[in-house]
Amino acid sequence: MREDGRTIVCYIGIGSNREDPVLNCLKSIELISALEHVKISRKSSLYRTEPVGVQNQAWFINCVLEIETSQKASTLLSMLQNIESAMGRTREERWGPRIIDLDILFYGQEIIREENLSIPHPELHTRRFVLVPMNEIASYVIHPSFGISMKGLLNRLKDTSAVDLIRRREQ
Ligand code: A4P
Ligand code: MG
Repeated sequence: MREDGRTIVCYIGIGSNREDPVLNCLKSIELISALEHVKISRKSSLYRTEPVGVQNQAWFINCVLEIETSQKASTLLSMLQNIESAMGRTREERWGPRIIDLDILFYGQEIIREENLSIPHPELHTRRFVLVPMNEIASYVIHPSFGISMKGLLNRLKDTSAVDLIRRREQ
C-alpha cells in the first residue's frame, strides 16, 4: 500500500496474440478486478490490431483499463506479473507472441524510471494500438513527460498500423 494511502488513477494496457486472444484479455480483466485495493473504473473496447515491432506473427487483441488503486506502482507491477504467470506466460522473444501482456501505461502523473519499471510506458506514445483505446476512455489524460494529451498524441502519430474495433464498450 502507498504510505499516504491515496488512491491513484492508472491505466493498464492489455495485449494477447496466442491461443484465444479475446478470451485471454477477458480472463485477465477478471483477474485484475479481483486484486486487492484495485478497482476497475473504465474499460475500453477490444481491438484487433496489426503487430508492431516483430511483424511476422498473429494479429493482437488489445484494450486498455482505467483503474483506481492505493497499491504502490512496484506492487501493482508484481501483481500484474503474477497474473501473467498464472495465465501461463513465459518470458519469450521481445515483442514476440504472448498469451498475455499487462503493461502499466500511466500511474497517475508520476514519472518512474527504474531498472525494471518505466512509467509512463516508454513506447506508448508511438503506438496506435495503445492510443486508440486510450482515446476511447480518457482522451484528456496528459502524458506527464511531454505535456500532451492522448488526443494530441493520436493526432500527431506516425504509426499507421491497423487498429480495428471488434466489440462495443461494455459499460
Ligand atoms: N517493465 C518496465 N516498465 C514496465 C511497465 N510500465 N509495465 C518491465 C510493465 N512492465 C514493465 O516486459 C519486460 C520487463 O518490462 C518486465 O520484466 C518489467 O519489469 P515483458 O512484458 O516481459 O516483455 P515484453 O512485453 O516482451 O517487452 P516490452 O518491451 O514490454 O514489449 P511491449 O512494449 O509490451 O511490446 N503489437 C500489437 N499490435 N499489440 C501489442 O500488444 N505488444 C508488443 C510488446 C509488440 N507489438 C505489439 C504488441
Ligand atoms: Mg510488456
